[in-house]
Amino acid sequence: NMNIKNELLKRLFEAEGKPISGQEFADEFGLSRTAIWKYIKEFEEEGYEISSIKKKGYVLIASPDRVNTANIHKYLQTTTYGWNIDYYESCDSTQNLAHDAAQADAPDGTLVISEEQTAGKGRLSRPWNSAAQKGIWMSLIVRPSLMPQQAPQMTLVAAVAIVRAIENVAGIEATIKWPNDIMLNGRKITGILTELQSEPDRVKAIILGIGMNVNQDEEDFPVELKEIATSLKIACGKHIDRAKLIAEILGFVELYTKMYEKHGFGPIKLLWEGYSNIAGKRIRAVMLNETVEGNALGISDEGLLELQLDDGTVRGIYSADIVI
Ligand code: BT5
Repeated sequence: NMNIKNELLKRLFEAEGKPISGQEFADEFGLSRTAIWKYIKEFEEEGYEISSIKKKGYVLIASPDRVNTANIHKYLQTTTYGWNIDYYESCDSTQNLAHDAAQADAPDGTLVISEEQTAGKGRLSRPWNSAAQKGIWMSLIVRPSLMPQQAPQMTLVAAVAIVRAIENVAGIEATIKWPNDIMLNGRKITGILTELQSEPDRVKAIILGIGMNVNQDEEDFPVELKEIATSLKIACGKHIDRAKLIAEILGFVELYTKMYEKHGFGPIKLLWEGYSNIAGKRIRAVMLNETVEGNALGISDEGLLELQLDDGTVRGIYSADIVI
């Protein structure tokens, strides 16, 4: 039973080095001591280090570098987001799984997360490199009371949340490149993919896909990404606890989503402008059917990029790839 196994792991974590009595746990959940012992063996196979102390119980010595439910819940401080987790060692794309889960009525704040993706995707189905245990590959299902046309701004909500989380956990300030990239030292560390399940006048679910490079070294990136991607570890020189970072991201995404629902885009826009690197720059916006060039003025109250073209007119852009 997954829930009892998770509960046992959670108790081991919460005991912070003190022993948990196998007998007491067995009694509480109506199990045999052998059943408990089997769970402990499974944890050890998953990479946990547990020692068994005579007459006292089990002590958690070390946990593996995994973004499983227990490791995330150890740090989570949200009201709703991230308390329901679908965790995978490997999957094609958490985005696909999250769409299915949302269709099947997964609750607000459900997180689908995987150690590895074999077919991670970006916008326009571009491939997203998702190496095993090196990054954060996750899709959060949120069900805010928003109109469908307010959904694209959730990309900017998430971007602000991610920058703040990175700041808290890694102590470095990243910048946001409109619309969906987070950059460090001119290279991409995070991409956001916002997708919508909607009725004509109401958002049913927003699937917030977040891909973040965390513990890669230079040699972990394939050639085509070497010049354009970086990781938190490369930027700050130390291994980062992914579970802690995830809990921090979820906390800020929850905070700012509530803010957006209650007060509209105004306060998010202010925060966003503080972290963006685009205003005042000359840029090229590459869209599906055309490319335009001009000076970036900033973003509108709806989250569109405002570009002043050379003839002086101002163009609002919904989505594009930006070349600075
Ligand atoms: C994005 O697309 O940046 C959105 C990426 C979203 C990925 C998450 S992971 C969890 C969830 N499940 C999924 O399947 N997807 C989401 P876009 O702006 O289109 O950028 C894609 C481009 O980024 C690619 O064409 C590459 O050039 C580059 N790229 C691919 N993998 C990368 C990586 N790991 N780090 C940096 N850049 C990468």
